[in-house]
Amino acid sequence: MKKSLLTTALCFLSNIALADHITVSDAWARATPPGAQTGAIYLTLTNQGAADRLVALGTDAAREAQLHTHLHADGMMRMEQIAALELPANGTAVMAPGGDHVMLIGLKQPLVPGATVTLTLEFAQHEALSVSIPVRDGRR
Ligand SMILES: [Cu+2]
Repeated sequence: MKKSLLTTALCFLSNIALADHITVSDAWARATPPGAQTGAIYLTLTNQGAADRLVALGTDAAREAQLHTHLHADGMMRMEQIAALELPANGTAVMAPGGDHVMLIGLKQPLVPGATVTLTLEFAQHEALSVSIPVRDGRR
């Protein structure tokens, strides 16, 4: 009796994971010089479920974490905050240098290589994810 209950519970959990599954990979935060007020995080989101959107961010490393994109306008490249990042069904969204990224505003301390920052990602459909992200020197 006990054994069959456990099996049922495990199947139930794995069904949820298969139906609606988002994972984070290749995540890193760019190391910052002393006194820096802003930082950037890059990562890849892989969605194995229905289309979703990344709609909010939280972090322990800064006052605020914003979604940013880069725009080319009048021969200049500038950053602009975006409200959400689209995550296609069975697709990926790549946040990388020169493109979409997470902007940390009001760093509590410099981001030093070897440290980690916690980032919480909130989605329109999927449950929130909290990930631990390593700080790396961006000049590799
Ligand atoms: Cu930015």
